[in-house]
Amino acid sequence: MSCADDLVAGEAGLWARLASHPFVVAVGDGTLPAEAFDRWLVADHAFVVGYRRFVAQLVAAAPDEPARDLLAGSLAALQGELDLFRSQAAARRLDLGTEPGLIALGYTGWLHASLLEGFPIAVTVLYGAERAYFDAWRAVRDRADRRGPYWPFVDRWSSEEFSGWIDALAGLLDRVTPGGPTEEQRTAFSRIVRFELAFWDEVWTPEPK
Ligand code: MP5
Repeated sequence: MSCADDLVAGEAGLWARLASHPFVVAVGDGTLPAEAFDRWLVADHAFVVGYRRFVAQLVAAAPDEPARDLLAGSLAALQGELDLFRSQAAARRLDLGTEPGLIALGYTGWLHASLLEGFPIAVTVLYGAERAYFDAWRAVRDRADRRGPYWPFVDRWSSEEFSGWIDALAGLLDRVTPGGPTEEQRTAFSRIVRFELAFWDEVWTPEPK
């Protein structure tokens, strides 16, 4: 089993909750209230701003040129993603300077702290965050409304192109962890899935009936 699949299997119970989180399900069937989507847009924009800086530091820390090629290649895609967040926020008249929430801030801060634990841990964190999004949005792709307002986001994280990036990252993870995941990597992975679920909990406040 690859290191990546081993890490996911070790968190199987929580991992399954990503795709069935009410926020993800409601985006998929188009019933998510606009206010909840707006809260997520502000929080995730703040996350991606921090994430790009995290990836830039991972490029610098990478052990060799193929790893740097792969990681640096993702920075262009992140620019496209930030442009999408900003154009959608402008269309929805959202202030992206609004407080993103403590989970969003804590998650982003922890990404940066993981760099101090060395490249294998930081790349595990990167992989976990990307795989979480891929697995969640892929689960709703087939039933999502392609003309609805949430489609550009669902499409971005469930596309074949994104799937290729996930596989390439898994290959890098295997390469830097030939003996399989360490306990420290398992701990980092467990934090990822708990941060991801808490992130959606924070923006998902069911509307009063
Ligand atoms: C991602 C994200 C995916 N946008 N937000 C959270 C909370 N976790 C993971 O990362 P990316 O860089 O948008 O593909």
